[in-house]
Amino acid sequence: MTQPARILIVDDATDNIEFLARILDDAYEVQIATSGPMALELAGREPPALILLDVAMPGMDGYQVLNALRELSQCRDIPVIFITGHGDTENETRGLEAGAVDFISKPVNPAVVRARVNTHLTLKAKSDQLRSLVSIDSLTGLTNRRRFDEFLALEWLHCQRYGWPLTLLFIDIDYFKLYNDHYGHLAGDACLARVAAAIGGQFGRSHDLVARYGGEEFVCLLPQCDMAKVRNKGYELCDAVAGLRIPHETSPTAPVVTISIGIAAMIPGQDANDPEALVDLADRNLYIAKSQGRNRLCDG
Ligand code: GH3
Ligand code: MG
Repeated sequence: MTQPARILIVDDATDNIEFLARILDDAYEVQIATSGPMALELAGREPPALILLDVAMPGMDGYQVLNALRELSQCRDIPVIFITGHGDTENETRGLEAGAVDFISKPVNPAVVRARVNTHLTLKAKSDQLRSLVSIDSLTGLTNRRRFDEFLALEWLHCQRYGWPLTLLFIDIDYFKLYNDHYGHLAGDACLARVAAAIGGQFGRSHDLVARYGGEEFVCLLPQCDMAKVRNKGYELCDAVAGLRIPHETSPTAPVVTISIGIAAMIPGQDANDPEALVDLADRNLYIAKSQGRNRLCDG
C-alpha cells in the first residue's frame, strides 16, 4: 500500500489547526506548525506533499513563509494553499500572485478543503510525471538523472558483452551550500548552469554522457576509456570550472567556485555485477577527494 501524502498545516491558532487536521487526517498524514519559522524548519527537513498556510500570523506572515519556501530548492515546487479571512479578496489575489496555487477562505468548509487538497495533489503528481518523462534537466540543459540511470544500465550490459571497461566521474561543487548562503539561491542556480556548461563543453565523443545527477552533482559516463585519459579529463574539468573564475568568497578551498571528482572504472560482469557498484565506488572516491581538501580528484 502506498503511504498517505503528508500535508503540513500552518496556523498560529490551535483550534483552526485542529479543525483542519480533523478534516484531513483520515486520508492524509497531517503535520502541524504554529509559526512561520517552525513551518520552514519542518518543510526544509522533510518536504511535505502540500502546505495549507494561514496568511495572517504574528511575526512571519504567510507571504514571508511562501517567499522563504521558494528559496529552498527542495521546497520550491510544493503546492501551497492559502487560508484567508472571509471575503478577503486582497489577500486572495496577493497570495495567488505570490505563487500560492489556491486559497480557501474562513470559515472553512470541510468538503471544499478536501476537494481542493485532492485536486492540487493530483495536479502536482501529473506535472511531476510529465517532468520525469522528459530527459533534459531544465536548469542546466544536461541529461537528467532518469535518462542517465537508463543509459548506465544499457552501457553496463553493452560493455559486459564485449569485456570493455566503463568509467564514471562523479562531480560535486565544493562548498555550494556556502555559495547559496552568501550569494542567494538564484545566483546559485546561475552558477550551477555555468558549471554544467563548462563540464558539458569538455566532452566531444558522441558516446560519452554528461548528466546532472542531483542538486549540485554531475556525472560523466565514459565507455572504453583508459584510466590515464580519464584522469587527464578529470584535471581538465577541475581547471575548466576553476577557470570560469566565479567568485566564491566564503569557500575555504579557493576564492572561486571549484569542483571535486571521484573516478571509478570497472569491467562490468568481471569487477561487479551491478552498475550501482560503479556509482558507489565513484561516490566513495568523491568523498575521499573532499576529505583530502577538495578542488581535486581521487581514483581510489
Ligand atoms: P561539499 O564541498 O562537501 O560538497 O559541500 P556543499 O556545501 O557543496 O555540500 P552540501 O551537500 O552540504 O550542500 C549542497 C547544497 O547545494 C545545498 C543545496 O541547497 C544546494 N543545491 C542543491 N540543488 C540546488 C539547486 O538546484 N539550486 C541551488 N541554488 N542550490 C542547490
Ligand atoms: Mg557540494
